[in-house]
Amino acid sequence: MVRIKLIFLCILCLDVFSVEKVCSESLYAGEEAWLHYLPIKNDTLRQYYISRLGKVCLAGSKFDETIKSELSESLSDMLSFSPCFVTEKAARLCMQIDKKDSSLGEEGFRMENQNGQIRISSFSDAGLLYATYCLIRLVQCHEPLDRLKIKEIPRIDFRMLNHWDDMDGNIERGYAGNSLWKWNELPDVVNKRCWDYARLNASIGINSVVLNNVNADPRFLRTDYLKKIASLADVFRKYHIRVCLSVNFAAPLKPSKTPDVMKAWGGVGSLETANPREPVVQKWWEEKVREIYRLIPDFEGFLVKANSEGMPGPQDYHCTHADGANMLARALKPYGGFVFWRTFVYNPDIDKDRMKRSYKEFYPLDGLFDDNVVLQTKNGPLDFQVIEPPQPLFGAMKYTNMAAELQITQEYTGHSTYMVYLLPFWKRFLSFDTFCAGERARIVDILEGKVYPFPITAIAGVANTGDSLNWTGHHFAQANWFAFGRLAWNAELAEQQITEEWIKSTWGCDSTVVKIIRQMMLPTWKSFLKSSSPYGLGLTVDIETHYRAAFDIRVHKEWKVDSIGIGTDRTNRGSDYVSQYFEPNRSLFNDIKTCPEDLLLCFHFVNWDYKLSSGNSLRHEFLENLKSGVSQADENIALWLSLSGKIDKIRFLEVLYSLCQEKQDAYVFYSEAMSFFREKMKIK
Ligand code: GCW
Repeated sequence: MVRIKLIFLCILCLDVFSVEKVCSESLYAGEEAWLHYLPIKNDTLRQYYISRLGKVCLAGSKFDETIKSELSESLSDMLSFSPCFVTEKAARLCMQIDKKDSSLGEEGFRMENQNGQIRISSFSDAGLLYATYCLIRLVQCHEPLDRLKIKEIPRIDFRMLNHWDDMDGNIERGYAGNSLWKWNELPDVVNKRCWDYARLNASIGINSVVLNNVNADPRFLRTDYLKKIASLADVFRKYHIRVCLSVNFAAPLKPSKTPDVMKAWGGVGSLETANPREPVVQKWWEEKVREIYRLIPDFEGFLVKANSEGMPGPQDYHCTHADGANMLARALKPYGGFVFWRTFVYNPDIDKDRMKRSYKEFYPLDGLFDDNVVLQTKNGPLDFQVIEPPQPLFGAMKYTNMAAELQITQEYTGHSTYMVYLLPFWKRFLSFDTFCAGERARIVDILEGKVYPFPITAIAGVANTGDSLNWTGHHFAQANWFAFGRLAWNAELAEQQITEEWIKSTWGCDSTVVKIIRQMMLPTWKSFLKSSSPYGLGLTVDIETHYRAAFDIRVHKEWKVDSIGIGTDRTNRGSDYVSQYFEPNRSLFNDIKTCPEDLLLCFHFVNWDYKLSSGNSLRHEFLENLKSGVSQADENIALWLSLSGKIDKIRFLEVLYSLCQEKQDAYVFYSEAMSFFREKMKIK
């Protein structure tokens, strides 16, 4: 309804009598995301690019058709000029596959300007596709091409998006409409958005997609669904993206045998057991896998959530996570497939402190997993909180492939109402030094296989996409999708570079626009955490939505608060969670004086009178900081309004609307927080 109102308002704002003005730009609503090709108005710059990119020689790779259409579309939109495709001699831009340059690996490329000719080379076909998007981005960002000397090789093999999409079109923790996969239209019709989705992913280096929710409906393994999945895989393959499926460990069971959590779903199996040690179960999976590869020859593998939040798993049969993962891995192995086994488990019998549980379950299994199993592990030990210390399994697991799972969808960070740019948090997580192998064993080094020689390297992001016109609900949430992909491609890329690339390719290169949008985005994560999880306090939201303030239900369960102080003692005098870290992190977190302040309350119960590094008491700053969500929204509204006239109308109004909604919701959260904590502090 609100959207309809906005669009109406917007149409009123347009000069409807001028046909010229009611052009696609005025009605643009973000559907192209960062592949938005704004015309270059400066004629000198336009001619400059035409002279360098106007004549192209393709390499004869399997992606030629895709590369040709991407170049044609982008250049004709930006330069009002269609490139022609010519022979090597006549070309100004020349692509080639160099079978001698194996150092570039399966996906890397070089791009150099050699005597006025731009030469792109790669060892394999995919490198050329990635180079094409890199080149397009350079033009979108108005970068010069004369001194090009680029060599890019992604350091992580599997750069994955995980969709938590259900069969009925719902998306668990999705805030951007329904699923993009229209199961009732597939396999006959693969709608245009799926193609665009693949283009957007390929342009940032995503090469793998898990289509369905980890709370997996077994019916996805039915033959009719596998055919639908195959039709998506056929499209994604054109963009070097492989498809993966979340599978339910109890899929082989006949419906009457399935656990309650699965009753709403239909079954696919007919067995009495899903015990991984039973030959009949192993055979069931082998046959299923054979069927899948017949339909999808480059199928990537399975993602599994087992013995977690009610989902079935090997422990139901007194087997370990390793037994379960290896059974599936062995079925996939002959075809080159993989198992991504999640470590998100928190069985209360394991330990009183939830943060300790996953480590305690998985650490003893290190070395017992097959080489095509990857343990997919959330960044933090709790659950995608706005801030958390890194999960100590990173670094502890020496003999098991480890993948990080980040959450792009804003489950705990304001859904698609708040503008919260997550890149600063992810950067901080990836650059955390675990000290697991002496100096400089950052999480990114571990993920890239530099610390322990993992045969497989991977990173996953829980997607924030849906079928809403702008893909992500909030226009600025596109930035989190983009940033995840760019980080997965190269985690060393600077925050500034990734952010500016996104702004310029999404909103244009006007220097004021770039400056203001950057100013809006960069502080949002910090201000959100200060007001919603101050000093790393932990869960503060309601159980159902993970959005509204709900302090009462969290207190004493998740953290303590009284008139003396606040927080959770996880030091060696408390739950001793700190012991899961290597030194010096263990001591650093253990000591209130050296513990990072934004994680203080995650590790310590702190007296309200405690003096923070600013010299202020915790009491004073805690209450002051609660305002930061509202102030951030206020500042961003003012900054955004200053861009009036510089941003196309629909996007301008939609962002403005989100910011106003954010302010309203932030105010409600703030008021509830203030009255709750003031009462606990016994402030009248
Ligand atoms: O954060 C929790 C979410 C669940 C999700 C689960 C998980 C898919 O609240 O909705 O289930 O994590 O990661 O498995």
